[in-house]
Amino acid sequence: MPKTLIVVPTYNEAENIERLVSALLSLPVPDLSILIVDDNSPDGTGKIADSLAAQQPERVYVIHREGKQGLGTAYLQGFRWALERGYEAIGQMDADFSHNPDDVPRLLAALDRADAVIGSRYVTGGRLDERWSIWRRLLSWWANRVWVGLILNSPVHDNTGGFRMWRRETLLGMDLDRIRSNGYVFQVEITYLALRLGYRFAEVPIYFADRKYGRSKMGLRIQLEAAIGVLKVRHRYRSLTAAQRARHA
Ligand SMILES: Nc1nc2c(ncn2[C@@H]2O[C@H](COP(=O)(O)OP(=O)(O)OP(=O)(O)O)[C@@H](O)[C@H]2O)c(=O)[nH]1
Ligand SMILES: [Mg+2]
Repeated sequence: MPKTLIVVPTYNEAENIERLVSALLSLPVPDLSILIVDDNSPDGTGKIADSLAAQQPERVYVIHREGKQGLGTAYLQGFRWALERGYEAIGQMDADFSHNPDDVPRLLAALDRADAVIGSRYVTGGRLDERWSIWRRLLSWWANRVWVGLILNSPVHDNTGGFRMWRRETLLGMDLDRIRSNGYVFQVEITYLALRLGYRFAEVPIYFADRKYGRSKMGLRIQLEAAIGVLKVRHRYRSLTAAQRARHA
């Protein structure tokens, strides 16, 4: 089994983080650790994370950042932390149980046959929470299947999903310093960068649940920014090829 780290960014996940950590630690995956990247959550998530890390000093780690700095930089910081410490499989997932911890072993298994794995809502067997409004469904479908499909010509079905597993070599070869976007486009950008560099994705169907606790902050402004962000991503990477992979030992 590869040495595995799951990066979990948190902002106000006090109601979720303890249950998530215990669910991940009780999985039948022998060498799995967790890195929580907390942005000084006002609800005290960082304190809870610290106490979890104190209880499991070999398996739970925390990075505290000064304030809300966005999901993208949280992932990048977590990925770098993992690479510096020799992790071989590096995962990412949300803290709010939209991503089911029980799916982690399936994602990890798929990493045997791909450079990266996406827990996908838009392949056969993948599903969205029934409670999602028709509006939000339409938006997500349009973003993934129409907009990103059209602009980036991406063969990946779920380009915005945040439940993923990366091989160490893939993250090293991408040169993470290239990545610029920080919000929802971050997932699209890192996917497109990997695709242009010739890395192969496997998509594993998942059921995506709505967050159980806490409030959603999805709005039209965020959507518009994301739509424009996709155009920038295309402009930045469209002429990259596998020859431009970063060299590493
Ligand atoms: N460190 C950090 N984590 C963040 C930030 N924004 C969101 N997160 C975390 O990133 C994960 C995904 O964010 P969510 O707020 O669930 O985003 P979403 O699923 O699109 O929207 P919801 O409908 O609200 O669930 C969660 O674990 C959040 O706590 C941030 O700025 N910094
Ligand atoms: Mg969520």
